[in-house]
Amino acid sequence: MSDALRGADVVVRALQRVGCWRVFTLSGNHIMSIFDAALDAGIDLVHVRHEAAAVHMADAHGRLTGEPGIALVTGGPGHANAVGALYTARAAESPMVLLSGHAATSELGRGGFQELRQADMAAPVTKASWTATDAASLGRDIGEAVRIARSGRCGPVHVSLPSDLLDARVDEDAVTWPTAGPIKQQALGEADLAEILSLLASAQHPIIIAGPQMSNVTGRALLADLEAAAAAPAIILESPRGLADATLGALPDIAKRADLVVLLGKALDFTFKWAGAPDFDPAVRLIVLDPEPELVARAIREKSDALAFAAVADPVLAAEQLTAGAKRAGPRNTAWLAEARQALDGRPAVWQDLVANTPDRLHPAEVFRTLRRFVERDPDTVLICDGGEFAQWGQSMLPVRRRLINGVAGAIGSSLSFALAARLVEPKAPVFAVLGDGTIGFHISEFETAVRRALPFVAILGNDGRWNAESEIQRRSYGANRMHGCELLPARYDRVVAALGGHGEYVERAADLAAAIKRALASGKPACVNVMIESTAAPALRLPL
Ligand SMILES: Cc1ncc(C[n+]2csc(CCOP(=O)(O)OP(=O)(O)O)c2C)c(N)n1
Ligand SMILES: [Mg+2]
Repeated sequence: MSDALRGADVVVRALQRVGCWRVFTLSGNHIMSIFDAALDAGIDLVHVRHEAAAVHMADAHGRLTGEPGIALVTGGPGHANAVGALYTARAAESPMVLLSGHAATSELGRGGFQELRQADMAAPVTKASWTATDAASLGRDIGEAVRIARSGRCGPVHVSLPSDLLDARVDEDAVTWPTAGPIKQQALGEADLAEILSLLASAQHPIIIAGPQMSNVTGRALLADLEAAAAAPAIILESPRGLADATLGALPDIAKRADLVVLLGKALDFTFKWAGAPDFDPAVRLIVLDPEPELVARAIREKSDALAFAAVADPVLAAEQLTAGAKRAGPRNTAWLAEARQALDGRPAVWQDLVANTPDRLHPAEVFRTLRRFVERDPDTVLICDGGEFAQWGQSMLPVRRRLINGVAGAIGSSLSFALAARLVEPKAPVFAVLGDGTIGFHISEFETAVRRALPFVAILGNDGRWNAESEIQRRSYGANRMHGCELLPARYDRVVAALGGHGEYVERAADLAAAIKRALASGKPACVNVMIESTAAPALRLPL
């Protein structure tokens, strides 16, 4: 008979077997056995100040590495705090696993400490959600969670771990260990591929739209290859602003002229108004390639008349197959692509001269003209954008390969946690988080985590003393005299960061910004550059008529 292990030991050893040696966590009674087991196993516990931050960090880890990030929180209220952040990970198609401590099975239904129907609570924001039932199968639970998170359309998975299972002893021989094998994804068949290529070749104005899962260095490179081979603009829709995402320039003008839209793992949804009129030509046709059969079925239901082709397919494999096929077919007319790229990438010349009208305030364009010089120095720079109007200017003016935005969920507040996790993944290149003054309040205490763990990054805070994105809605919908409930103090967030042990800078004039960013980078500390800005609506780009 081999040695007996605690359930908690099974959990950490299973995590190691699937290649995980870092966990984002916040302590709590139900999971202290896992903390204890992690000590022997040498798992790095990055412990944070709010459970949602742990989930955001696991999310960022998943998006940047493609390997599931792991968050570990305590049961009941810890789990409840974590669940909200899963919403962001789910919409961003981010591979991650939330492990939550849970009341002991022996206490369930009897008013146990922090008892809660946790799996039910996480179910709508995960790909799968369950409660472990047996100490010997905890290894299989971990393996299954990681496999589901990484397969098909990636996304978060939740497993609740009752504390008595974690404390139970099991014979090592009785444990089912996970195996970290490759995941089989669905490729396109030859006939399907030929049909799609022929539809693409005969379209005048095709557009390829990819989903958030392609929003990483590999995905962007794949899409660039496909775009060149097919002579069709290939974009990623990953913002709740959809077609109006400032990153995508005058996309609305291009979308209107499309005669064929290829959805490459992009759910048919609100982000592009279900490809309906007036945003698209009523005669536009659709090709739907999606890893989820339910989403293919939804597209068939919604768009049966417009559908030229639909199949279950992995977007990465499909992109590779389409690129190879289009290359074989030879060169194409690139006039449409050139026109579309100009609309997507062009920015108004006047942006070079935009300045604030208010004394001691900057226009967002002044901030990002300066920041662009720093971002461009290193191709590995990680840019994180979060919040409302200010960050949209950043998304529009800072072209980068590695970028995280809060995403289709439209949930603000994740950027500081993302920045910490990005720094753990990226040892050298600058990590910039661009966010608003409303947004920084959600998780400002994570600067303490960053200082404690020596994880330097620079937050560029656009401080306009308001939740401006919502103020702008009030101005547009109800009138300038109906704007209320969105004001904030022009607070000294830089001083808060300094008090937590980080580096703070305060900037009121454009001429001072570059030096402040330089000092922030040179400090080697987590830093906040608190830039006083003029409240400015997000940019809305249109081609000249
Ligand atoms: C979790 C969450 N709560 C509320 C909102 C609504 N919301 C979107 S942008 C925004 C304002 C953000 O303010 P700030 O960070 O200061 O950026 P600004 O628009 O002022 O540049 C709010 C409240 C949201 N998207 N997500
Ligand atoms: Mg603001």
